[in-house]
Amino acid sequence: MNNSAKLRIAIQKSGRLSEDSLQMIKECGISFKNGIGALKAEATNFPMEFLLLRDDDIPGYVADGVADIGIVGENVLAEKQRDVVVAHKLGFSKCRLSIAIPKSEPYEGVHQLDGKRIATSYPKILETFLRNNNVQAEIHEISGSVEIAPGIGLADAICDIVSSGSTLFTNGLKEVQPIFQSEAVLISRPDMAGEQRALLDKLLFRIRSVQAARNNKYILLNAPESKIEVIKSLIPGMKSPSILPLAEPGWVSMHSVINENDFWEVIEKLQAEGAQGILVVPIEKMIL
Ligand code: PRT
Ligand code: ZN
Repeated sequence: MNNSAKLRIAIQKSGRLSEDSLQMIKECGISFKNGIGALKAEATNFPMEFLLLRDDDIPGYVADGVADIGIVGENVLAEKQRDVVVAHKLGFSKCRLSIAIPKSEPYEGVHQLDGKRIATSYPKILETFLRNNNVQAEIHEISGSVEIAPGIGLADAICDIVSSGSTLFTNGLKEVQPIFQSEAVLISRPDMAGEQRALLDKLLFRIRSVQAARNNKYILLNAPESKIEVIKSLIPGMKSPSILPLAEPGWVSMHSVINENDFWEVIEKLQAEGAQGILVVPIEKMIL
């Protein structure tokens, strides 16, 4: 491979995406030199350069080719409408963009927003939603502290990012209409090819292995031989479970992988089938 091929990745310098983005990179086995305080950093063991930016600038930098790939929230991606593609969903920084109105007011549906003033930092996403629902409302674009707009008489409703809902609550608002679901995504230029595409594929392979490991656990248990078939069906694993004889006659040790989502349900069924000494261990990486 040509030594000059390199991936430039744009990540948020400091904010809600930064820590999880860096953690993902780290779990992909990529480390960087001069800490991440600078605007640029070089990976030591992967042909990658980091550009540390405001999240709003990331789609533009990738579209313009200053960076090859980037990590950004789908909300920012949809709002910026730049020519980039989603290479992979990353599963962190989940949130939603919602319309909220003062707590004391009833909400009877989107048409209540007709003729109203809605403050937001996401005018394009909001405009699309209103158009799709045939609502004529006035959009007031403001860049921050959107949640105070109704209280100071600037707007009748707001459209902002919601996660736990506590910011709305403390500002006397209630969420009435989710309009967009978001999570962090890895974006890339649409035209990546050749060695750079190969590097991106290498990175994506590592990201998938990290995600699979996070979603699965390694399980070990002891079971009577008579229960092998039924337990096999409960923990089928990647191919099939490993089965090893125990020193005690009539018993085996079974090893497999289970999904985090089914975890408690499967454990209960295993116990009901007579499994004993169940151990559940985190997986470092999982190669699919
Ligand atoms: O400085 P820079 O421009 O880079 O950062 P930023 O201040 O614009 O963004 P930042 O770091 O706040 O968020 C980055 C991304 O994280 C967003 O674009 C979303 O994709 C995602 N994200 C996830 C969130 C939230 N959760 C979130 N709760 N972004 C913002 N919030 C804010 C929201 O604006 C509101 O003020 O948190 C408040 C609501 O939170 P709850 O929990 O009270 O509902
Ligand atoms: Zn921002």
